[in-house]
Amino acid sequence: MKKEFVTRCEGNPILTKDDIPYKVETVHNAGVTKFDGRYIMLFRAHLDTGRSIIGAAVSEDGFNFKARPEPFMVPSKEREFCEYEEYSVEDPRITPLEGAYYITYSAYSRHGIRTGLAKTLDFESVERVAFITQADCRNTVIFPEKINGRYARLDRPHSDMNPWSIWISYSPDLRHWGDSKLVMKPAAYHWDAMKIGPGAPPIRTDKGWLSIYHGVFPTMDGHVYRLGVALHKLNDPAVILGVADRWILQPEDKWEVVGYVHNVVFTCGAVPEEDGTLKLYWGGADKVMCAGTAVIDELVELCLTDSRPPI
Ligand code: BMA
Repeated sequence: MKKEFVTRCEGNPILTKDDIPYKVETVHNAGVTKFDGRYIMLFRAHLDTGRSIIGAAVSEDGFNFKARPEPFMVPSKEREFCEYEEYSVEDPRITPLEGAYYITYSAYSRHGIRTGLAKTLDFESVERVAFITQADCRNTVIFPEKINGRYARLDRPHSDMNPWSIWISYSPDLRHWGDSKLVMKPAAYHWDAMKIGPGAPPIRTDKGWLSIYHGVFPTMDGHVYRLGVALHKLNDPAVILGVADRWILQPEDKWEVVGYVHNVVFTCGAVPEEDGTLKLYWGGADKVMCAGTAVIDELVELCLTDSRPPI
């Protein structure tokens, strides 16, 4: 068994609050994609009110990012949207789809947490599309292509009856979603025993959709957030072909162990490259952004050869 599946970038943390030209307290949980030959990062940042906004940064190489001068998204003032995101916009994920970039984000308000969908063509302007879940549901990731004529997404509703698990839904138009089904649950007395949620938008491989998700384990010293991998069937992603039994990344560097929330690695984005590697991005302890690389085939093999039941 390989020792490490993710190679951390030597420059970690790659982006911190000191790199941001406006006042923020954290830089974490960023979605990343390639646009126009460069890498665009949309990161979550806490303000000193404790609420969060979304900032943007750009990179030529995927590791050295420069923040843009202004935030990218703040809670909307528009009548249709303001009521449901008045507290915060958090944890953006970016899916390139049909020539546009769709951003799913957690919208926080007095009514709970739901998923907002926004769209951009150029990362200069952004428009809200709709809220695509009720409360309480977040960690929504959209697949980067239609599957059997429909859009598909993974998400994580909250429940008192069931440990928080990963569900799938489908849509004809990205606004209206249904045919929802639970696809993966936490495993008892396992590193992700308490709750799981989708992380990066799924990545297409020859053997299936690679999903990098987060899992949480409760300890006497607080919760530990780690990352794992699952493989979904290409033409029917409700079917999980394998879930790796072990994590691929856990808090180890000091900025992952100690921060705004201790012991957290949390991903919202990974970028597949033509050479078969991927760049993985994660927030360290809800305070800084980190990056690393992994070999896609190795993650796929891990799902298939060292698997546990998904439910
Ligand atoms: C989750 C979300 C994430 C955060 C994580 C660890 O519930 O709020 O944004 O990174 O907790 O604090």
